[in-house]
Amino acid sequence: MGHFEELSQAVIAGQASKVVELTKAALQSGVEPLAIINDGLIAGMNVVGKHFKEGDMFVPEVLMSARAMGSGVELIKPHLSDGEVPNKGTIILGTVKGDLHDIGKNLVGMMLESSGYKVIDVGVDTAPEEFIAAIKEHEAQVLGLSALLTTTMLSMKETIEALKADGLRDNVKVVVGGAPISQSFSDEIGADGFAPDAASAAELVGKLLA
Ligand code: B12
Repeated sequence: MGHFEELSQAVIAGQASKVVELTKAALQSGVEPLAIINDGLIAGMNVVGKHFKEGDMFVPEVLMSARAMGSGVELIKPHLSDGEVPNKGTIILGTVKGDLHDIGKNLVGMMLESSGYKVIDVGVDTAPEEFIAAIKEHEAQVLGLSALLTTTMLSMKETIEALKADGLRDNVKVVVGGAPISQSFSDEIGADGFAPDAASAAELVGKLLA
């Protein structure tokens, strides 16, 4: 088994200590930190998502996998962020109202941070007025919204409407993402962009702020 496959398996099995051990070994042998995240940790979490959907895995196991993935991510974090990178812009990032999923959002935040943006993470279950308060407080240029449920997708639209009502819409670029989100949904609700994963989220923000 290669580095990545073994790491994916450890995430799927929810074995945090094994994930830590394998992540350390991969870093020591010079494997690209981003590749460890994408091809090892996230790849494993994707399989977990599939198993959960098919009823082959249950919530406690999914949470153990998420925790195992997180312990690997924590180790890699210092290898990604370059402290010398100047602040390229401030981003408010959060999961919308009614939605508690934050694994994907956290990955997006980490990628943005390591690409040189200042990320203010407002957490999960965030109401439109909380996003607005954070944008004002931090004078943010970008708002990133995450949703994993078809029922909470609509809260993205409500947040954009609230920005308009507050006169803030033209001051910020709004980017959206999460498993049920698509480019066409993004267009429909009047967002500025959609990205399917953390790496393309950082690319998208770069394009929007250029
Ligand atoms: C883990 C998980 C949970 C965990 C969440 C733990 C946590 N701290 O996040 C727990 C167990 C708590 C949970 C609860 C529930 N869940 Co859940 N969950 C999942 C699961 C298995 C994985 C999600 C995940 O983390 N994926 C891994 C990450 C890396 O991927 P991601 O989130 O898609 O993020 C990537 C991209 O989407 C993108 N991205 C994400 N956010 C953003 C934001 C921006 C701005 C951008 C640009 C990009 C971007 O980049 C990320 C990195 O690549 C999915 C299944 C799935 N296949 O998605 C179900 C799933 C989302 N859950 C589902 C359901 C139904 C629920 C519950 C209602 C279950 C219940 N009956 O209690 C509750 C709802 C709780 C709530 N109010 O939010 C359904 C949703 C169905 C639907 N159509 O709405 C899914 C699809 C499973 C299913 N098929 O049934 N869940």
